[in-house]
Amino acid sequence: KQVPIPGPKGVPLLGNIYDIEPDVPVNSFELLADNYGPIFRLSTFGTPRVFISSHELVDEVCNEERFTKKVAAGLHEIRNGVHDGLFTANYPGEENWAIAHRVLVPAFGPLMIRSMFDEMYDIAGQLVMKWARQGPQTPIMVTDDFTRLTLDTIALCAMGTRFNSFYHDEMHPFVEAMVGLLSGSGGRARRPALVNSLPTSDNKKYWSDITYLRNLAQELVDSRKKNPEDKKDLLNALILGRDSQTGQGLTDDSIVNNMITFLIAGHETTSGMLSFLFYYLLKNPNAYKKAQEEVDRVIGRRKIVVEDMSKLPYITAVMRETLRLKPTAPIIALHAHPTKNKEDPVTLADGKYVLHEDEAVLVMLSKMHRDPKVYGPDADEFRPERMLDENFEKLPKNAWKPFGNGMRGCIGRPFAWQEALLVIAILLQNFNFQMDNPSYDLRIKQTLTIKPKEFHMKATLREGLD
Ligand code: MNH
Repeated sequence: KQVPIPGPKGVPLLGNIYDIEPDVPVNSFELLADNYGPIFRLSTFGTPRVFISSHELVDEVCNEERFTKKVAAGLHEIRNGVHDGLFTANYPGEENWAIAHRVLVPAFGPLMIRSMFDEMYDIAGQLVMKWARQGPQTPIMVTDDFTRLTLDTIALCAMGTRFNSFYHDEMHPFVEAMVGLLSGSGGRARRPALVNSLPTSDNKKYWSDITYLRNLAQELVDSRKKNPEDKKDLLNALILGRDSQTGQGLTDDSIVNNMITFLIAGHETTSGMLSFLFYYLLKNPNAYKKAQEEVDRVIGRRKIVVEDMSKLPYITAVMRETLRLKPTAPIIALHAHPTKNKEDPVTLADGKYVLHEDEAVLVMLSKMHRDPKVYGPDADEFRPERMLDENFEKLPKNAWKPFGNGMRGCIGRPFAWQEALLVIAILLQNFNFQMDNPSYDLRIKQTLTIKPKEFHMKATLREGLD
């Protein structure tokens, strides 16, 4: 009953590199899934990888007794900047992951997130002011402004510092250096190791960006340690948090790793989600109307408060539906658990598919989220109603995974959720939106995450607001 894993043939040595569109690899993977089905294999430079996209197969690899996160390719290169921080740690093996996880889980608990509401509101207010002052004729670079928002929010909450991105055309130097680390890591993953060790100007810039990031992060830690503030923010959690098992705090190296990690993991994903969400609302006037009516009914014209966040079920469903169709971290990588999984060889679907030794299994979330067996014949359509609590709770397990899996799932989810809810509510409360170009069709820009490419809209202040 064993069946070979299908896939395109490829060329000697290079393998399948010509089957992968370099700008937007995830588009190629989706097309390949259409052609080869819910499991296929690609090899590049001698490294095979298996891609899966049916709910059934994904459900199988979500079993943490058998499979666990694999840190490879671009993610592995990011370790040059943030070592064994939460996102890039190999666990089991790197004990710092478990310590930092135990120290930081409470920092992302509901009470702590609530206490960050005012700082989130501060930055959201800056976005409202900017769009109000630009006026209704100015096209809004949606993803750029949402990136300013998410960066400034996470920087204020995790580093206690203001990037003031809404007051500059250029991004803060920290952001430039972070983009250098991220795009440099992506590039390095596609080149042979030898090229990466040459003293080229690219490589020098990569390492100087890393030095800059780490020095600035360390300065902010030192300054908070010298001038303690009685605040419930992520910076204090990093500095003051103690491991419930060992009583130890985080080392300075671990504090810096995780501070930069929060900035990396915590801005593009949320900004991409907000961008896709407004795209879908503008393409679906009925959903737009329901979302805005919910804000008007529940909040009206008064100031939004943290208690409102749990009273917006339709907008919550819109967020879930956006992340279903466009999970902004579109792929997660797993491999057989190095100590728990004793199968040899490791197989999927009851022995049907045989994996190579330590082969990466890439879960294509965007495709799995459209499995017609779970989501029905209209799986490709944007229909927030299917994500209202009563329906959402009935989904089979592991059918909606935009925040990843299990222990290695997103620690920042409640942070992102509150931030996004607030921003959507405050924007719908204050503006009416239109597409800048009504015939715009969605195109994707892919880095570590996906975002809409060249999506612009216009914002008109609503009547009767001061
Ligand atoms: Mn987040 C891990 C998606 C917002 C910090 N995040 C993950 C993973 C996904 C993910 C998927 C698992 C990655 C993997 O398996 O390799 N994260 C999101 C999405 C949003 C998001 C879709 C917003 C929407 N994440 C945030 C925010 C923060 C954050 C905001 C920080 C404030 N995420 C993390 C960290 C991890 C992570 C840290 C790694 C957790 C771990 O492995 O222990």
